[in-house]
Amino acid sequence: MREKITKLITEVEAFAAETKDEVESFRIKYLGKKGVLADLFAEMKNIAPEMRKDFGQMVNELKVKAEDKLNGLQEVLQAAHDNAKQADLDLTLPGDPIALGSRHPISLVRAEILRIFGRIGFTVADGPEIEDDWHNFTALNFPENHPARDMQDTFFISQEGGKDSIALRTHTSSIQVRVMEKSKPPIRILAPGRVYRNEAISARAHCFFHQVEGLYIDENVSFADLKQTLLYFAQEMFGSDAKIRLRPSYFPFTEPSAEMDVSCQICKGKGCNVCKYTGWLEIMGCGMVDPNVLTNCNIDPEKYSGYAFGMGIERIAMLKYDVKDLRLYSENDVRFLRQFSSSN
Ligand code: 2NM
Repeated sequence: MREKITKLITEVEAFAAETKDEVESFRIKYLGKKGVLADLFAEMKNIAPEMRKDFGQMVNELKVKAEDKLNGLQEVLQAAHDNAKQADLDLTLPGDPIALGSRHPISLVRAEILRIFGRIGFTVADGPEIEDDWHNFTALNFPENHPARDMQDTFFISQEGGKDSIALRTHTSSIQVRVMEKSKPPIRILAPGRVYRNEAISARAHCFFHQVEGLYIDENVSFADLKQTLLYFAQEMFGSDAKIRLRPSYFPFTEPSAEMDVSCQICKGKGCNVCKYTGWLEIMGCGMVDPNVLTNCNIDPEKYSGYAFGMGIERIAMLKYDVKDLRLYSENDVRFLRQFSSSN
């Protein structure tokens, strides 16, 4: 019996196979239900008790050897199979096309605004979306009881409406306060960014939107500089025949303040649905920076003056691309997003 098992072990160790079938026959012969090992284990009960331990150890050795051999052979076969597959690879086939996305209309319009003002020397500034009361309201000359300081209009994070309150910024003017505080004129910056207002979501309003604000401070900056800069912007953005008009308005941080309209590019001023038969579209607010704001930011209002303006990117994109519902900008429906160029 001993000799028989030793012979089987040698046989297993020496076994070699080329094909899947040979490996399978090996498995059946040694490890199968009616195989050599099954027979040997069945034999166990016929072995004299004093020999049984010895016998068991030898059979076990055979079993481990047979299993190792089988695993090794299967690995070699699998590797050969993988190699064959690699060899089948046709390197001359054209690659899978990469599906290109398109840029979001808000990004396209923001990039265009930054490009237009970039050409006349404006650089881009950034700041936090979570702001303190000073940078979002107080430094900007908002009176203590201004409605924007109310919970109804602003998302407060702590101490709603108080002096130490922290809120989601309601405009990117807070960026400009930060720049004015830490730099000396001349200052010529754009502040693009997302802003938040506590409003019910509808086709015409959202609880967040995107702004670009501009600020220019130097000696002798006048309202005429503001007007000419905005005319340049309107003609770059909407076409060289675009006209602008300024209407008096009010903001806490500018004096005087104005709203700017651009002539409707759809009806060329004749009157249509989009401009509600007025021939004009309101696109931004602007004005001369209030001396109180300059003082708050450690800039001498006797020496320096400046203009500022602010616009909603969603609104400009609505006019440019005829988008009728603000919610489309944040729903990420590919049928909407696909319509905008990817080459820009
Ligand atoms: C607007 C309209 C008018 C504005 C003012 C300032 C600052 F920081 F200089 F005071 N930044 N932005 C401003 C002025 C913004 O948005 C409708």
